[in-house]
Amino acid sequence: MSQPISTAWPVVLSVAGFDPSGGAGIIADLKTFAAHNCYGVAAITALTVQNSHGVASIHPVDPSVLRESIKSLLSDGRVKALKIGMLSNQAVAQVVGEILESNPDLPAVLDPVVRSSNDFGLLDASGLDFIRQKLLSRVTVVTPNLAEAAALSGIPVDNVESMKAAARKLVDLGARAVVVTGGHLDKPIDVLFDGTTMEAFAGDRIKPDNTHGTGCTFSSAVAANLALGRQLRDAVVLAKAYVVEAIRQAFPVGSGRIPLNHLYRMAQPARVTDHSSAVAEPVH
Ligand code: PXL
Repeated sequence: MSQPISTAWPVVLSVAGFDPSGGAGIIADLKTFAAHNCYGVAAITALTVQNSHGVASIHPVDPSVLRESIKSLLSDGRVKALKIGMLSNQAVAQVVGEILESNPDLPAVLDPVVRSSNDFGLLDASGLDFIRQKLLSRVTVVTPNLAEAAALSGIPVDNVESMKAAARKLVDLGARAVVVTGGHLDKPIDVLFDGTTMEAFAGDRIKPDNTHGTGCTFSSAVAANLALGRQLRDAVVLAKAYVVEAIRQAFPVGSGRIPLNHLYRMAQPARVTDHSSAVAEPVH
């Protein structure tokens, strides 16, 4: 008998914040995993209160609950990759550090979320220091945007040359690989540096910059591709292509910023199916 398809889906764990509007955080991550034929599980680092106009407040979880939750999921033994998003404070980041230390072979993608798109702080200063000092060196790849690359590296980052300089600095600080995402540049360019090779991937601006959750989606797509067994460079190139198409096919959900259409690959023309001649299989 053939296996049910779902057992072939690699499990990916998102450790991230909850955005109830669904554009970013854990909801975006789970949709992205599903779009890559990965089964998503999640441990919440913080609740946020927000809608399409932005974040109003954040509420970090109790670090011991987070620890218990992640350990419980990992003890199931099927998680093939980890995506780390909003951490909000040092105590929460420390739990993630412990988990990475005890699972050194698990591919892990760190999206070092610092601020929301409406400029609400999603990480405190000691959390940022902890990421720089303890987490960078423990993940497969870190995926900062321009502002996050600047915050982590201390270098102002606003063009391709400074993106490359920041990527080098983060590798000097211990990162194994860095993707600086340049979605906020006039011409979007991502820079990948793995400590040896520096590459820039250019793309066209397809919509005005009013999308929400791009960083979460990109990092989750990289994690899903790693879970599927792809090499880092392929994972990054495919993740970028996925994000571009999810932006192209985005539609407004509220009256503010527009979430990506994570599930664009599921779009099918509506049709009416006639089941009247279907024959039920006997059940034994
Ligand atoms: O896009 C950064 C981000 C990450 N995670 C959560 C968020 C946001 C932005 O609002 O809410 C939970």
